[in-house]
Amino acid sequence: MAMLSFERKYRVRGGTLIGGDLFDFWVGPFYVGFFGVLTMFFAVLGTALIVWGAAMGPTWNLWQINIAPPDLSYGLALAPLAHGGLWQLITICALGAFVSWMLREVEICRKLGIGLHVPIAFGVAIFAYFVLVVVRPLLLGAWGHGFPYGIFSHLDWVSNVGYQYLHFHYNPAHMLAITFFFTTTLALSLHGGLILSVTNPKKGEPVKTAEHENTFFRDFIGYSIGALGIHRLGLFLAINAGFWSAVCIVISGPFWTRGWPEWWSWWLDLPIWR
Ligand code: UQ2
Repeated sequence: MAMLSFERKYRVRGGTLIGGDLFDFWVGPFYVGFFGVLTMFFAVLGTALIVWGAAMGPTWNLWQINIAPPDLSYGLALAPLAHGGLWQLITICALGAFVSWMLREVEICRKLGIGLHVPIAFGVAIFAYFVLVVVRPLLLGAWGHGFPYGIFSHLDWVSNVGYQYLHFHYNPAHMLAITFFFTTTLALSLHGGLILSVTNPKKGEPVKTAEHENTFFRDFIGYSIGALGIHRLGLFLAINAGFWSAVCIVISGPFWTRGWPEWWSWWLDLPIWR
């Protein structure tokens, strides 16, 4: 079925989670839905608040604009707008926009009758952000433990928090997260390379398919994971990258306050060394 006639056939009402038919329409190629409207609301409001915060600040230099969370002394209270209150509102807008965007994906999946893998995967990314700016600050007792919204300022935050634990690379969950990020890029480069290689044969030869894909990897490493398998593996690797990122930051402070190198003394203290 040609793409345009497919879309005509499947772009019908139904599958919405909320609002019935009210927002069940398209604008050009884009499905709107209740959550499309909600995403726009939070995104526009959040962006306006960022611009407001930038206007109050000392610079319009894009790299140096910074919207800081409240001082630690405010604890878990609401702060005045110019002293972290904007950061709190922007965080609410960000989470509102991310979750609305995910639920819009869910509505589109329901319309099409496909699985919910895409919104679930996006949900893990939202979860990692939520842990960083909500769960960890709550556990530590102050919104000031959230990270600042700014290009260089958030890099400085990552560096400072890392050194607070002496050497963040000794954090075992951080090791897992990095390994999953790297393995995700390895898997995608293998997959992207393999697909492009079979669709771009020598001049005059026909495009190749699954047999060639499988045989390349059986010749190469004695194993092919399969056309469906590589996508399962990719989703697994990517989801784990986000999940262990959330774990590695939430255990730093709430569950381990000393330097991460010291955590490994359990290994040095094993009785087998004596
Ligand atoms: C594969 C396969 C694909 C692929 C890729 C492989 C035909 C089109 C990339 C090879 C992948 C393997 C062997 C897994 C590698 C493991 C890790 C952890 C990176 O077999 O089937 O489908 O794209």
